[in-house]
Amino acid sequence: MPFRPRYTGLIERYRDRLPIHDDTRIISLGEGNTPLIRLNNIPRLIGKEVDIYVKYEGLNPTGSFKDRGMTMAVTKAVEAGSRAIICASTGNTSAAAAAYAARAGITAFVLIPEGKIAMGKLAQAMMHGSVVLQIRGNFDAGMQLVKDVADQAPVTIVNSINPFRLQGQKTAAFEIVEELGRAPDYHCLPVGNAGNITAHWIGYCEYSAASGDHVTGACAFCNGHCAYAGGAIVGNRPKMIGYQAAGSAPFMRGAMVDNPETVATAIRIGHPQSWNQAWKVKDESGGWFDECTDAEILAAQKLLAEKEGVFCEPASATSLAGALRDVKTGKIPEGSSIVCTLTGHGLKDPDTAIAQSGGNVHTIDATLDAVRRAILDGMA
Ligand code: AN7
Repeated sequence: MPFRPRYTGLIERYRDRLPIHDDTRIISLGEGNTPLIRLNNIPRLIGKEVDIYVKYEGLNPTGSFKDRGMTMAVTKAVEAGSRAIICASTGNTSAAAAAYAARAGITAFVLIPEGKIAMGKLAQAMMHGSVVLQIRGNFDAGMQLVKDVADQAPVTIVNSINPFRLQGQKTAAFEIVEELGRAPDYHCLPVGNAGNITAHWIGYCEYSAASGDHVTGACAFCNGHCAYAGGAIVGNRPKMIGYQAAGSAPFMRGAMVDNPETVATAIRIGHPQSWNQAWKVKDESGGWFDECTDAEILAAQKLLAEKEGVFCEPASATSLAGALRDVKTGKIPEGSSIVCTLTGHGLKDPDTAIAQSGGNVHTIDATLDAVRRAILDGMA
């Protein structure tokens, strides 16, 4: 059997493209290297010739893309001698911060909006031993408090305003380019603080800027990991499309939103921290912003789970909901390749999942007859 090195996380894999030193102690849980799944059934259902891939970030160690940024942010915090990290969160950042702090042996303080984070995420923050501060206010209020307190206490902010977060998250774009052999035509993401769409654009831009090396066959850039090293990688970049939940869509309003609401609690954010960067990403890439209603988001989540076997959380389904609409209207033309990032795992929010699929559970007697009848009914 040929020897294949153990995968030890995205910092090791992309260390030549990340701001770390040879002797940096890396805090990792094996994040990154997530599946890029080509949708088979949904394109056929909508009758369109498009290549849609979903990048299943829910398969990261804590179940969301936040792990990509958190491995970098916590690695750099520890390197700088920090003993504590802090974040405001709609849930996933707090789960990742709690886990990576545990791994590093430091303390995590997490501010979460009371009653507005999904149960799985709360369980994670609690289990990993972070100090959970539930505030009577929303994410945006928590974010302001974190910024204010970090000036007065010895804590490192690990929200995406920490630049190391975006450095870690840009590696998702590297993985996509390496797997497809080029960038997709369109990359669709759910947008909250707009850190992830910004990070992906950084990744695509770095890749295309370095593509000359691939063409000449001297691929120092990918450190031998690139499947196309020595071949020609097209230096293309995707149009970046950011979809928001309609009740939390400051990029559609063109202004901050003070009381954001959506069933997709992960993106219940009215004051995006990467506001200017995201507008730049849209303009530079030739992409756009749009919004999806809660009903559209939940329908896309269900469709993906039922028709493709992929379970993502509601916020994540916003990327697919928007992409499917734009494919149907022709705004995204047939023949396009599309990547939708599925930012978090469906198990993060079991309450919302169960609430919208309760009809699939049938209570029956524990008899052979009842089971046989149920099978016949189910096949009908
Ligand atoms: C599943 O955890 O902001 O546009 O505090 O959890 O980079 O903010 C979560 C964001 C999309 C939006 N999908 O990403 C937090 C937090 C999921 C998310 C987003 C989040 P950004």
